[in-house]
Amino acid sequence: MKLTFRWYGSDDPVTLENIRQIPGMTGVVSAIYDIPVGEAWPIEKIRDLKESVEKNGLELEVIESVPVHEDIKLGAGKRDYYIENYKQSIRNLGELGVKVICYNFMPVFDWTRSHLEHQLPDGSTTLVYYKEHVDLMNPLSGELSLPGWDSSYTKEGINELFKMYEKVDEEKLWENLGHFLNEIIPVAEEAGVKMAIHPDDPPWSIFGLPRIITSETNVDRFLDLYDSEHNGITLCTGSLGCTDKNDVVKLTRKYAGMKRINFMHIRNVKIVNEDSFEESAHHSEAGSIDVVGVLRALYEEGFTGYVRPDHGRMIWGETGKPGYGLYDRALGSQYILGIWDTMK
Ligand code: DNO
Repeated sequence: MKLTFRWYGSDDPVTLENIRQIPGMTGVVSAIYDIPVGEAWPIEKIRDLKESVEKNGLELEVIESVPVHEDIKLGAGKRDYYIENYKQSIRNLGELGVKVICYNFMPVFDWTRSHLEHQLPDGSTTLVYYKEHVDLMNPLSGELSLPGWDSSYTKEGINELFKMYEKVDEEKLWENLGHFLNEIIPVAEEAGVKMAIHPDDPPWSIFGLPRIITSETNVDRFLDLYDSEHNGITLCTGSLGCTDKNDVVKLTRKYAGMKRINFMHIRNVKIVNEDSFEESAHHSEAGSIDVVGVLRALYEEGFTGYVRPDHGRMIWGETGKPGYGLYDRALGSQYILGIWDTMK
């Protein structure tokens, strides 16, 4: 495996200098954040990003994310234009040595939580999803702001989008995803880039919008849409594993064996009940996920791809981007590395 760390660019309070001092870290996972969703990523900007990362002794082989424009998910408007741009971004990234692109196909919202600073008994804070609170949120008010949400939406814009999604049910979303894959995977193959769809987080419908990358049955269906190692997944233990309907160790073994895991996100969550959960420290005993079992499955299946410690808690008084502080993710990375090394 190659151990990597997410870095949000020069505005990230966690610096490249911090990251390179974490033992075993080979590179960062990053993106270009100032390009409007849907526009092609220019080669010069990618080169600048790559150079700044490499100057600090790290690699830039994984991009998270190249966002998919809503028109593509809706199968409407300027879909063809945005798909052509997406292809160009893949080509440009491939040309500069990027090996994996992570993306998602969640309508309107990316990952969703009810609270970002829930205090745990040890004084640390963490991200939680309590269904009863999410049920009270009104995404159409234009006032909600959570990480992973595109803050550029206006109230009118979001209302308009919700209207358009009234015509898109799960089957329609599958159809639009299939079309997208048929267009982009041949380009990714040619560019030497492996695509890695991120599961929906949480893996169930929110605010009445369809979500489809949620379960073993649906991941199987996704992989069947285009049979190529370039059409793979980001296996995010915390996203799939926040419901005990998904057996994350089993899924890791299965999809690693099929060579369809192109990227691993390793995080632990404590399932509170059927549709609520709290994110926890990375080690197995802290939450509901058998992180050791996940790593064992990867090792035994000969996984050589990219892994990153996913969200951490905020500890030792650190403040910063929710889920993406330095300390707890760094601790998590050492847990992962330690387990891995004992298996060699
Ligand atoms: C959350 C992340 C997601 C992920 C996207 C991929 O912390 O795992 O926001 O980056 O869903 O497109």
